[in-house]
Amino acid sequence: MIHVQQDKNVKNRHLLHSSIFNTTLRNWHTLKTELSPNNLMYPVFIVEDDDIIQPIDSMPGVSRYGIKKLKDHLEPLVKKGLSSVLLFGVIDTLPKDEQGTHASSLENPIIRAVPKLRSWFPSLTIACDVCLCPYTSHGHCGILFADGTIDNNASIHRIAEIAVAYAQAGAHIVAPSDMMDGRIGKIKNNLDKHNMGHKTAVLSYTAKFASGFYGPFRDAAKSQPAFGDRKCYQLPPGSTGLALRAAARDVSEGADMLMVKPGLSYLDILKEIKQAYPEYPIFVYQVSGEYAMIHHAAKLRAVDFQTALSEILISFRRAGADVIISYFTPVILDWIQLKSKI
Ligand code: PB1
Repeated sequence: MIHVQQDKNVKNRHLLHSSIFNTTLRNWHTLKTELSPNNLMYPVFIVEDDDIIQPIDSMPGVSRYGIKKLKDHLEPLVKKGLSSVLLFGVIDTLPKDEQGTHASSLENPIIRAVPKLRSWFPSLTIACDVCLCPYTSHGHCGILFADGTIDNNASIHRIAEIAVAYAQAGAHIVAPSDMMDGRIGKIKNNLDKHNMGHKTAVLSYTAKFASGFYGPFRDAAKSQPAFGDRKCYQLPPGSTGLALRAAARDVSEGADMLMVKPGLSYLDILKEIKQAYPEYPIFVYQVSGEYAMIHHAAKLRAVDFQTALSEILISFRRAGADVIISYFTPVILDWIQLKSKI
């Protein structure tokens, strides 16, 4: 039997303890996963009544806000460094119809809120979710044919109208979550047509999957589909190929930033898209079901809240996320401020 003299240098290369025996050494190996407020975007729900706060049962700790109450809620967060929000409108008294008319009406809570938020918080970047589901009587993200299938052409025309309305209200970013084919190009063309293209970014919900993790959000936004599901326009969970094709399509149509959604169960997709498009800011959306799962697991003491959430945030950054969209943003800002280890 031939005894292979182990090369001492090879042995030394496999000694890892010398790299991690103190905090500074460990931190040097994790610089790419660090978090600052600029790595966070805070999703918020805005209702028609300016003077109310409505706690959301399915998302403990998260509320819907009237515009005046949203100012109070955001003020301390902006002081702690909050740099961006993602706005979702929720309507109660305004009627829902087949075209989602109130998605872009002057009574829409988003359209009323944006100019106020711009004046109250000049440093805050404001993104608006663009979709029809909170405003349509059928609860789907697009316009339907009489047979209940998606009329894609009518849908992207309508989505592009809504995007321009939000841009004209003052949104810095429009973020179409509808998943219709070709909506990015339609939005970019419509923004340009209205001389808004140079001052409105498009954050595409590029790789958005037909996930079981959206339930709490649909309660919060009152956006459950009235029939069927969204599997014919959101990606099948098992398809990497479609996610990469969607990213290639949205990049070719002019998206400024790309998003993967949900987060934890799609880290592989996140990594592949960041590797394929390193020149684009890649966002990951920690969705409502992920929020609720972490909240309840911690409440039941199955996990330690800060340890578990920090580990998940690190996984998003390690997989390549430049920005994390998270309902936990307020507490994460506190941790960053207290310089706790994220
Ligand atoms: O937090 C979440 O669950 C986000 C849900 C997401 C919002 N962009 C959508 C998912 C869905 O309800 O299908 C809304 C689609 N426009």
